[in-house]
Amino acid sequence: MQHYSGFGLLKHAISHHENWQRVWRNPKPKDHYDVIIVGGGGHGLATAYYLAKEFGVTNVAVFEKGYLGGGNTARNTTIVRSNYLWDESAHLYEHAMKLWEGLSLDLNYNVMFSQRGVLNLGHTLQDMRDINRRVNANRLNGIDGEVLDAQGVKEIVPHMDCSANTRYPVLGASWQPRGGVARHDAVAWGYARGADALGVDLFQQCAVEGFEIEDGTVTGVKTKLHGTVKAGRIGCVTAGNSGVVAGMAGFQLPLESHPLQALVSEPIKPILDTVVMSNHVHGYISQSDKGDLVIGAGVDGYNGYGQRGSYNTIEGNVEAILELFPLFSRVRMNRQWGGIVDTCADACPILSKTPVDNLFFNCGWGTGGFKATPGSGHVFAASLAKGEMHPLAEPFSMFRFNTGALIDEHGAAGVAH
Ligand code: FAD
Ligand code: PYC
Repeated sequence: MQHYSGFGLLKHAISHHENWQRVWRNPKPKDHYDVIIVGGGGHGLATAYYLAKEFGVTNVAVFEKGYLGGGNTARNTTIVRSNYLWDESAHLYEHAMKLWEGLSLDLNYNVMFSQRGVLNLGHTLQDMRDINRRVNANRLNGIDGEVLDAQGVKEIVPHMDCSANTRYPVLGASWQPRGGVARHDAVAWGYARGADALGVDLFQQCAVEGFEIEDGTVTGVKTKLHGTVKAGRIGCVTAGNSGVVAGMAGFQLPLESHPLQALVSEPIKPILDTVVMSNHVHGYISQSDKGDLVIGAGVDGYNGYGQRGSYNTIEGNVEAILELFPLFSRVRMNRQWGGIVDTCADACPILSKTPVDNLFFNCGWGTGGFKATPGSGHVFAASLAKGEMHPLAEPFSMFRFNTGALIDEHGAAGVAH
């Protein structure tokens, strides 16, 4: 990675500022793009970046209804891992992991990817059987993983209560050392800056409100600010709003939208240097470089589009975390928020062609799409460039719900759906 100091830092800051000025001026779009991306979150921006960088498609526009990276990308708790059970998802998330490992260098932007390891705790014998099965499957796929007993967990997280006296005693865990966290905003900014530098047009505060469709083929988007803009192919990457956007094109997607909440504490001194997740008690925790404890739970049990969620979810979440870490009981909460995640019945994403020709969707990442950002963007860009789904994306067709070829990842989702 390039390091800046003194005058170099000033020059870098100025060119960074100029890039952002270009992005913020929101000029008029061209009449026609080869590819339009709807949704300027991490996945949409990564798609635009890889289209330009890897596949030579630079006549690309991104339309974002709010500000770039202000959706779930800005709201997630940044956990990155690739320890999924089935081959299809393991390959996709491991593809992302490999891109994470070179991302700061590739973007020349520090996304603060920190491979501090991820623990997925087991509290019952069935949890431990599932963990054994998943870790074995991961290793067969060349993905790092170990099964730890309670003592092994205690050695990694000495402050966690691993005694036999708790309501849900820790029996062990899966441990993925290459997992960790990254800086969510930096990922969006890095991809946006990279795409912009390669000639991609980025439009903020410009919602797509409909599609122009002729004889079953999409030919353009109808935008809030700029009217109709034509495109050869269109990729929708709109996370929790994907059902609404598909409705604009006249079909339904097999997904539900749910609030998903998280919270951070006041910053405290470094005490937790890894990521701890427990699907069983419905809670996970890490500590940001700033010192905040970053805590989250499963989705709220109802469908909705309110980016806040209900109080009882957070209350139960904090109870669960305090059972694991009684010593955090006097730490104060600083902020709580919610995002809208779109979940499929098999807890896997949709990367797919649709009933409308040249209209593609990338959505359904539910509670776990941040970790996939580079891989999702890369395979979606390949699919949009060629007009055919990339082999890693093929199993995630929306039509798997017609054929029954589901890929059940509820266990590995790590966060209750
Ligand atoms: P987004 O970042 O939401 O981007 C979609 C964009 O589309 C938005 O900016 C939106 O404004 C825009 N849009 C919608 N409709 C339109 C329209 N009509 N026109 C134009 N633009 C439109 N994942 C993990 O892997 N690890 C985690 O630790 C993790 N924690 C999470 C914690 C919380 C509280 C939440 C809410 C999610 C978490 N996730 C996590 C999931 C992760 O955040 C998402 O899967 C991921 O960010 C999705 O990225 P995206 O780019 O597809 O979506
Ligand atoms: O998928 O690892 C995950 C995750 C952690 C928190 C939310 N999702």
